[in-house]
Amino acid sequence: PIAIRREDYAAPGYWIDTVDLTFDLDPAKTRVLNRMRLRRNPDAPIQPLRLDGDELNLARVLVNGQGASFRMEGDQLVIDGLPYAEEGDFELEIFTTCCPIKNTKLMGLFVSEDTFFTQCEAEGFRRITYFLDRPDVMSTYTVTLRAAKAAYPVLLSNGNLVEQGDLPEGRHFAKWVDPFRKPSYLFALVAGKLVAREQRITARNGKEHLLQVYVRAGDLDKTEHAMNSLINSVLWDEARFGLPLDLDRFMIVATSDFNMGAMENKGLNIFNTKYVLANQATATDADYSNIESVVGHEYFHNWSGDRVTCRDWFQLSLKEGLTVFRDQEFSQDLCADASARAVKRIEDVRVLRTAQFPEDAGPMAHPVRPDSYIEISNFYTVTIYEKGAEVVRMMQTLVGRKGFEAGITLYFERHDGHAVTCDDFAQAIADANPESELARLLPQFKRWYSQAGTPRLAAHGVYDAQNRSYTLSVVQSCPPTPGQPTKEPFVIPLNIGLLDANGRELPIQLEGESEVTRGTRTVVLSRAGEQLTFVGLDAEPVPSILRGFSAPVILDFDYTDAQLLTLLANDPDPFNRWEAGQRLGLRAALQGIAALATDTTPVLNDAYIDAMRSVLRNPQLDAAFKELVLTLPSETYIAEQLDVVDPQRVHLVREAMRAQLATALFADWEKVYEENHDTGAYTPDPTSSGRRALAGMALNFLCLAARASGDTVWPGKTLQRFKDAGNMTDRFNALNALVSSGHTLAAQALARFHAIFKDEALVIDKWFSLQAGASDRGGDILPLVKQLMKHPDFSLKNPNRARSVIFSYCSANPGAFHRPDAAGYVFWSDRVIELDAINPQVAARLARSLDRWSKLAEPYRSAAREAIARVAAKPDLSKDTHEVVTRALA
Ligand code: HT7
Ligand code: ZN
Repeated sequence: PIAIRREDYAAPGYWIDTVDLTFDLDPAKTRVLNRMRLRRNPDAPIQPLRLDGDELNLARVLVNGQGASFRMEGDQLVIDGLPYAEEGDFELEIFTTCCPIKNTKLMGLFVSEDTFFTQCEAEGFRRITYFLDRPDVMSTYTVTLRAAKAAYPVLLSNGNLVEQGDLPEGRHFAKWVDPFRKPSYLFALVAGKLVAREQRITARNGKEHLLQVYVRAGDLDKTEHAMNSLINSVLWDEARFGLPLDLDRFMIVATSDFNMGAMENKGLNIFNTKYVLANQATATDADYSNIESVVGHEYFHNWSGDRVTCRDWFQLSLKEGLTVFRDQEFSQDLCADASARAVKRIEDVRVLRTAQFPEDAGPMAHPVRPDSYIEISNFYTVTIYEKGAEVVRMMQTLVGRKGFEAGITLYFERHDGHAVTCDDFAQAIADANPESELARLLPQFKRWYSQAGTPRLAAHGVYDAQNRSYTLSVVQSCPPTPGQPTKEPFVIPLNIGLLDANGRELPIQLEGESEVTRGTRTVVLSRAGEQLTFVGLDAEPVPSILRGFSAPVILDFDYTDAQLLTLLANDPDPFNRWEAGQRLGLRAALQGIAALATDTTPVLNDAYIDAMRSVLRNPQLDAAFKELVLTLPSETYIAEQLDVVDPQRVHLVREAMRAQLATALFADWEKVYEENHDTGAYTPDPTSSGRRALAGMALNFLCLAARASGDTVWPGKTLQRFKDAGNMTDRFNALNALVSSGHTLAAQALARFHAIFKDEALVIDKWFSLQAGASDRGGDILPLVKQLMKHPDFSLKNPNRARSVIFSYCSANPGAFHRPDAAGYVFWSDRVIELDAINPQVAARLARSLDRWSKLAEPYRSAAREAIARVAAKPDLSKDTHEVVTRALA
């Protein structure tokens, strides 16, 4: 396979103005008639027309109604001798067939539970018809769908329904016209037996819209939350950014077979059921919150992605980073108070640090705007999405919230209806704020788009009693990444506050300034090393650096334990308050890991336990925040801090820390549970979900403590709680407490859970995932995973189910996966190979589980490498998996 390079971008040789598609839908043989009007691009060199195709059967090619001479070059259909630009446009008609029922890749046209769906991003449209399948070719689409009426009563495509009616032999048709020009990746169709929840809304400008959420007949009672999330999204985008809904009809359709979370096809979003369906009996608070974000995310793409799209796939973060930023802001703005907003921010940062930081340090590291790829599907990554969102957030920090909104307005004014680049976006934000630091430093700021790797800030503070000043020296660096041995300094907005030894916020005055400010100050770093001198200080302050996680960097500051305890107890910035607790936990874990070779003394000291007790007892703090503070850094995050990782040691030490928290705070956990477990009538709002999360955590620790003491009371209570729970969050938390403490009651609870929810696919996913992700005791998880794969409910073809078992084990359960006997890796390589033949995108994701193999201690390292090499040696590997494993071995 060959790499595609960003620098090779060239505008297309032809434009496709209109596309008229007629589908005769049949699972075994769907006929696609594609009539296009094309013209040469006068600005491009004269060239033959090369149309992309993949797994299509070609029956006919006509140019202006006449048979045309064409040839195949690989997968491309090449046509010469087409009219020159001066001769005007011409018609091209292509007739093909494809086989949706055999489409296990779930790209292009496929069948899921007797319903037709499409997935065209990034390069799936070429699996439907021959086309210039690239995002800078934008066309107006007319689509006619024809199918058997009884089997496929609902026929949907983008835009407006303009005609429908019956056809002979029990068939019917629907004709859709999308008034907006769009790239092929935003095309969609759906045909099947579906029902819809409908809601008419009137926007601020008085326009009426019909919103619809389509699902299978039995699932209508699980669509209320998705619909409410959609309504909130429409209102929010208009209120915050002045971006209205531009369609009469906006549809969401759910499918249980989907490679990703959802897809923003113009006016016809297609969703994984996981991000649509929820009622209190089947969905957890986390599910409710994810649905809100994903519904928002796809809706916000209607502007950031659909109205203004990407010139080429290297610019993917233009739409994805911006849209993640927008969905994060949406979820924060829906929060009732600052504490709930901080909780959301902490959760987002946790994802970034546990998933994106490792990616940025591993073999798949790439800039937010990559320079090359073999398979674009591999670049739907946490770097493009989450780091991309942080880049947008830094722009907002540099120009202010109002300035950012002005920048967004300018961006859409300038580029509406066009396919543009990340440069165009940054330029618009800067141009709308000509006096800002962003405008001043724009070329340097854009290094965030071009340089991969996580920058590191080494900060060091010195107090000068004589001058009553405190100097913070900050040196930035960024490690080499594949293809980028050296890095230039980044522009880093650093939010800083200073506290006194009692934890009170100090006024801030930088040397040379006349002004004194209170609270957080944003300092903009742009050089490799800088010194910030704060004056007017009577004693050495405790610096609170990187408040709110103002930049996606690693901050090294040699805090004393006492300073961290001060920040944990007092920092007015909730993010850094949480961060102080994480630093203390991490410090203990690293010490524990280093000490494990010689002794096994308790890992957590009394000061840490006391601090955690104070957090739990603090009436000023919300339950959700307490739950985050009491959650120890994950095994993955701990491992990232080590040069050489023994995953078993990491697991053992973290488990020891958890056991210590369980027993040392036993009485507090009992109280916390009693005070928080009754949240009344179920609503998924942040306050009550925070209380459920904390009560769930308490139950978990109480069962863990019971394991050590032999107590049977709390496991018994937990089983009862599991049986009586009025919502899935409480029920699942109780089940999890029994499973993760390894209690004997877990087996009957699991059996009962399966029996109750056997017909709820998303709940059965949870059932699989909980078991495959459970804490390993003596190597028991791998045999269990193998057994789960033999369960009648298991299927490798369904991505949600495959993820619930295989990914939960290989990617989310390091203590069970990294076995000294290498059996976890052998299992992994077998599954990657097996999945690759079915669904390369899912296989390539799984292949990423061993990205960090080179950091592993022996014997893990050699065994992991061998497993990767085994996959790489497999002939006929997909481009997707090939790219991941060859980069891992490079
Ligand atoms: N823009 C969507 C990307 C997507 C996708 C990409 C590759 C293969 C399957 C896919 N399904 C959806 C998702 C989003 O960011 O909104
Ligand atoms: Zn997206």
